[in-house]
Amino acid sequence: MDAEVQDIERACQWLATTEQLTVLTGAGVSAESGVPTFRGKDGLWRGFRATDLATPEAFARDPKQVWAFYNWRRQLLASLKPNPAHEALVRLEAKLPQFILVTQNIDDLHRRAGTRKLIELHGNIWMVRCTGCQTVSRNEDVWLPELPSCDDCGALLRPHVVWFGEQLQPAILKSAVVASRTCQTMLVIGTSAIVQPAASLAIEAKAQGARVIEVNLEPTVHSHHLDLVLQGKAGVLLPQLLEGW
Ligand code: BJW
Ligand code: ZN
Repeated sequence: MDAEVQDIERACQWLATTEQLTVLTGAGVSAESGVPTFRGKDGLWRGFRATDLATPEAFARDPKQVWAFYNWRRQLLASLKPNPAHEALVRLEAKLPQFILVTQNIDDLHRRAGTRKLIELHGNIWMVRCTGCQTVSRNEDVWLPELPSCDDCGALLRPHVVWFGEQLQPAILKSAVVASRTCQTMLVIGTSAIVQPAASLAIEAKAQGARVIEVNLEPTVHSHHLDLVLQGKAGVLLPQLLEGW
């Protein structure tokens, strides 16, 4: 079912009177660029669930396999582009006095589209971290060696991303919580809202009196608690939210 015209109009009115907007995005915002989501039928790689590979246990057991998964994603992402949803969010940032985009995605597509105020909760696929000396660096090689090593100390590198059971960087999480607690409106786009602590940011915003609008192809665990649910594709709905104000 597609979002109703009056719901789009209501969302536009809210945005037009918003001083501070916080946006929370998940894998669905990149789906129309061709990036697979995590859950549902897309979340498979060589028969493995993506979420089973995004764990420290998987990396400890078989780092070659986990690096092959991330190398495949690097190669895929290098060939993909931001879509109309990413682009609409860039225009929204330009229109509003205060704007912060909090993403769970590691795909770099918001930055490539031109979003400036960006918080990456789960890291970035183009960053690597040494498991020995912990040095973090940017590495945009499309295909890293099957077991890449640190130039400084020779230890194994890992993707600088947050896996299940790992802590988010405290300063990054704190800035996302502040952005959620201080906004008047929050847009929650393309996330199944299952993974914590990202999912609770929408609840933080709601608890502080923000109007929370969800944009998703399907209902989520959040949908019943939120102020407005726009069902449909982010790449279609988000450009509509910019029209007429
Ligand atoms: C469209 C669309 C279109 C499609 N238009 N929409 C409290 C209770 C229970 C468990 C926990 C808890 N607190 C913490 C945990 C443990 C765990 C957790 O949340 N588990 C849940 C599964 C229950 N959380 C953690 O471990 C986090 N760490 C932490 O909290 O540390 C402290 C702690 C540790 C241990 C115990 C307790 C506390 C870390 C989470 C890290 C998540 N990492 C990943 C991988 C990142 C690296 C990588 O990408 O490789 O992050 S997993 C994966 O899920 C990835 C995503 O960012 C994340 C969220 O997924 P997302 O974005 O929602 O994607 P999907 O696929 O689920 O949904 C896509 C949506 O788009 C769908 O709804 C579609 O309908 C929609 N869609 N096309 C609009 N065109
Ligand atoms: Zn090192």
